[in-house]
Amino acid sequence: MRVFSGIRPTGELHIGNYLGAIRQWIELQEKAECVFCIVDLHAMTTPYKPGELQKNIRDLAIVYLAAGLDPEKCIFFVQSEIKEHTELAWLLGTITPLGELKRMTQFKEKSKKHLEYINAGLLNYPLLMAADILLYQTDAVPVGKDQKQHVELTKEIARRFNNKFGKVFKEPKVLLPKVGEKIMSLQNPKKKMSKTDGPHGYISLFDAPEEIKKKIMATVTDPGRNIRYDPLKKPGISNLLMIYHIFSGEPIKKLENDFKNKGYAELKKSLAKILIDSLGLFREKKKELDQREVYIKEVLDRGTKKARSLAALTMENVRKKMGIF
Ligand code: ATP
Ligand code: LTN
Repeated sequence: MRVFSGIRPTGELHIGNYLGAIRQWIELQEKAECVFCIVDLHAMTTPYKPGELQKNIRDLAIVYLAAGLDPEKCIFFVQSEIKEHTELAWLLGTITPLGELKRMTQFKEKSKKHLEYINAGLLNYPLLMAADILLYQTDAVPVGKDQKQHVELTKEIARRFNNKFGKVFKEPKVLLPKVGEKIMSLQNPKKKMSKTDGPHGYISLFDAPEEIKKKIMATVTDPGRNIRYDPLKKPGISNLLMIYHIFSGEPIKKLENDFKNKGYAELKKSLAKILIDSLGLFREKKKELDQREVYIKEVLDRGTKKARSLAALTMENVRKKMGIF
């Protein structure tokens, strides 16, 4: 089985990215052929600083390694290093109706959020994502729930291409985690936790213990004092219980029981402690990796070589089928 996924180098990674995506990747690297990409071209579709992009790429490579991805077991590379991604994205655009791109939730949300920066790249974002996935003959794409729609569109594009020009692509399926597919913002539990919404809404994988404590204690919760898992009526507390459950391994029912006659502050204090302990290892590994610039470059270079030969094979086939050889 071939697995492909990617993350945009747009800043600090948070526990939502970890629980929704990376945690699945760590399990999958043991049993599948995994390709994990740093999707820098996607990062350019929302406002960014050119001078910071290379640092964000390097930091994301460090996250991949610190989180436990093993370059001996999977391929890591940077999207813009392999020209086939943009070439295939263009070609897929020629068979994709405009309406399908316009109806994507992410396009609608990001255009609302960045009114000054509604660029064609943001609309075409799913074509580049489809190219990423289809170039590697991917079977499964492990992502958080917000990306499900894009993977389903990719499948539709693959099917359309295969019907029109002859079979080239595998039709990929989406892999969502059993729990944690959508972790909510600490400041607004009705919105997903997001990198680009300001640091108070998320816990970064590398936050220092005092920051974790401060952010968890300041979490927006719900009226009342009952600690009960009910995402509709109590979205704030339910989000904290879910995070607590995944990091501690304790069933939610047991947590509800343990905190029955205690207030929100008790739950928050205890959760902060669990997070500080669980994320300690990330912080330590990051410190070590920060000193290993040459090693990180080597890992990415090795990954690029392997990925490039896979991408070239698919691309040759696509060009032939589309009549541009
Ligand atoms: P941005 O705020 O810049 O849009 P993001 O925080 O949504 O970024 P992405 O780079 O878009 O992060 O996502 C990387 C991966 O993490 C994707 O697989 C995505 O589905 C997953 N993910 C992102 N946010 C969450 C979340 N709150 N809960 C679960 N999974 C998430
Ligand atoms: N759109 C994704 C990042 C991404 C991706 C991919 C994920 C780009 N290309 C290919 C899986 C497969 C996001 O998380 N925002």
